[in-house]
Order: sequence, then structure tokens, then C-alpha cells
Amino acid sequence: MRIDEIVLREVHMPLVRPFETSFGVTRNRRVLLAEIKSEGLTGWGECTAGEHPYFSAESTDSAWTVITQELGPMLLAQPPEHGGKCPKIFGLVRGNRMAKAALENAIWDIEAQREGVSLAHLLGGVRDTIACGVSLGIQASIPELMAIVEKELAAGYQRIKLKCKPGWDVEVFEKVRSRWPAIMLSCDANSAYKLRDADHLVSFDAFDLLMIEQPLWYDDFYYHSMLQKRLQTPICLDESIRNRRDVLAAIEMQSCKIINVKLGRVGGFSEAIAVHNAAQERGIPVWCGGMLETGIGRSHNIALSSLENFTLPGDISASARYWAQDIIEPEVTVSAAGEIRIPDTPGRGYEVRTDLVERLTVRRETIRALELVG
Ligand code: OSB
Ligand code: MG
Repeated sequence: MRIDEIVLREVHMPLVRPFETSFGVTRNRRVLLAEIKSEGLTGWGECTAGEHPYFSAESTDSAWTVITQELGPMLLAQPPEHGGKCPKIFGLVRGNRMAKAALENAIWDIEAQREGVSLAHLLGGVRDTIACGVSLGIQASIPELMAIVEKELAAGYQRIKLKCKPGWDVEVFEKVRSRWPAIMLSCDANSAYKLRDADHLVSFDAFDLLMIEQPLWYDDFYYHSMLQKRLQTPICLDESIRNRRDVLAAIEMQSCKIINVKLGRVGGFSEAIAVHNAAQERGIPVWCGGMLETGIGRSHNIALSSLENFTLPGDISASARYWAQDIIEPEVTVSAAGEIRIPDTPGRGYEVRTDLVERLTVRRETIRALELVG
């Protein structure tokens, strides 16, 4: 394919309510959007890096630099015929997977449109709806959390995930579990504990949690394997899983029983599919995580979740839970049964509201191939 230009934008979008994890509070998102123009078609990608390098080493600003100075020029110099070629094209650049995913995913979007198929179909998806859960941030008080859980269950969400940290864990689980004994409930520590907290983590077993996500270090397999030996509750790895080889290591070491797949964290659709397949071949279920995405990233997550081994409810929920106005049309909505319909129209299946994107843009750079002028 010919790539005419890559337009990189930074958009500022306030969240409708703050989102607190063990590593901090997010109130306003600074999101990078990659728009790739190719032979009359336009593909969109979203960089899921956070405002600060707290979840992973990447940030909005590091990704801006890497895309404009390294990845964008590489893609223009070697335009891929297929999204799956991107990892090789970007091969000299180490890490920076969220930056890479923003470009690679836009290429897959273009390819789906060119083939006249849905992105889900192009990825090899097999389902037409996905099961949705919600991720609930740390709240100021337990009664406030209880009110939110009640509202999300009434909206139909199939699984409640509670962000936790020392001081916001067993007491919270106790209250939620005693009021809702049968719901699918899980927790996510974002690396807030140490192995010396193992006795405390074993006490989580009393709450029949579907999983405990990333309790220990963000880059660890070994200590998680030691912890998993002591826990009834399955460990799910998020931060630790960067690629397919990590999946093999984690499963071999019995560091986890479930894997969270995030497109940005693994570097884009091709590695996400490889991660999915490696887990599936070994009987390990996966689900799709979220990174407070705009509708563009959300639409990619929806397409990815159509793959067969996405058997657990993901963290993909309605646009309105995050944004007063999302930048796609229609917005992502969730049915009363807690499901999202996967679009079957060509590409991602959601239009980008380009006028709104323009208004939200605070920084823009267009990357074009060097033209040889005679
Ligand atoms: O660990 O899953 C996580 C948000 C930001 C950073 C890390 C995580 C999260 C979430 C939110 O849990 C999921 C969502 O987008 O709804
Ligand atoms: Mg997580």
C-alpha cells in the first residue's frame, strides 16, 4: 500500500469522573491519535500510553517523540502490505510498544476497509457480541463504591473488577461480597503488593474472586509463581505480559491462570493475536483489558475481543462511562444483558467525529515521505 501521510494528534479529554488506581488518579486524558491516509482510505490508531510513565515506561510524550522521530519515518520508508508486517518494520526500535501499536492498528483498519470486511473478521474473530465488565477505581469511601457497583450491575455489566491496594482491599471485598454473594467479582492491584504480603493476599481467597490481577511487581513472573502456589484465587497477569514469549514463560512457570490482553501493552494486533493463540493452545483463558481509551481504542478492543479465546468478560464498557462526548459515532453502548455488538461493516465500524477531534487537538504533526524534487 502507498502511505500518503501520517497525522499525529494529541487530544485532551476530561474523564467524566476521576479514575484512581494504586499508582495514582487520572482526571484528564492526553491521548495520541494516529491517522494514516493511504490511497483514499483513512485508518485510525490510538496510543494507550498514560500521561505519566506509571503503568508502563511509556507516556504520551515519549510516544510522541518515538512516533514522530522513529516509527513514522520507518513506516513511510517501508509501507507494509499487511498490518502483520509492522513488527518487523519497527524491529530496530526496542520497547515502545504502545507507540508501535498506534501505527500498526491504523494499518489493520485501512486493510479491513480495503478488503471490505470488518476489522473483527480480518483479525480472525468468531463471535458477534462480547461480554462486558467494568473496572471500578478506588473510591473515597465504601458506601460510594457500593452505590457504583449497584448502578453498574443494574446497567447489566457481567463482571465487577475492583481496583485495590493495601488499605482498600479485604474490607471492601467483604462488603461487596456480602451484599452480592453470586456476582462475578475480581480485583486488580496494579503491582501494589510485595511477596511479604502473601499471608494477606491468601486472605483474599475468602471472597470467591474470579481472579486477582497483577498483585506483585510489574515486570515479574517468578514471585507471582511463588504466590500462585499459595493462592486458591487465580492470578491474572496484565503488566508483566509484553509478548507471546512472556505468555510461554508465565504459563510454564505457573505464574498465572488467566491473561489480560491489552493491544498497546503488547505492541499491536499481530502480537495480541500471537498472545491470544499461545494462551489458547495451553488452555489459558484471556480477556481484553482497557486503558481508559477513547472510542477509537475502544473500537479496536471490541474487534480484538471477537477472537475465540476471549472467554471472560473484558474491561470494555460504554463510552458514556468515560466521556461526556466520545469522538466516534455511534458511541459504544452496552445492552441490558451486558454485551456489545461487534460491528460487521467494513473497518472498525464506528465513524470518527473529525470535527470534534479537531476541536480537542492541542498538538499536531504531519509526517510525510521525503519527496525527491527534481
Ligand atoms: O490495569 O487494567 C488496568 C486503567 C488504566 C491503567 C491500567 C488499568 C486500567 C483499568 C481501566 O483497569 C480499564 C478501562 O479502561 O475501563
Ligand atoms: Mg490491570
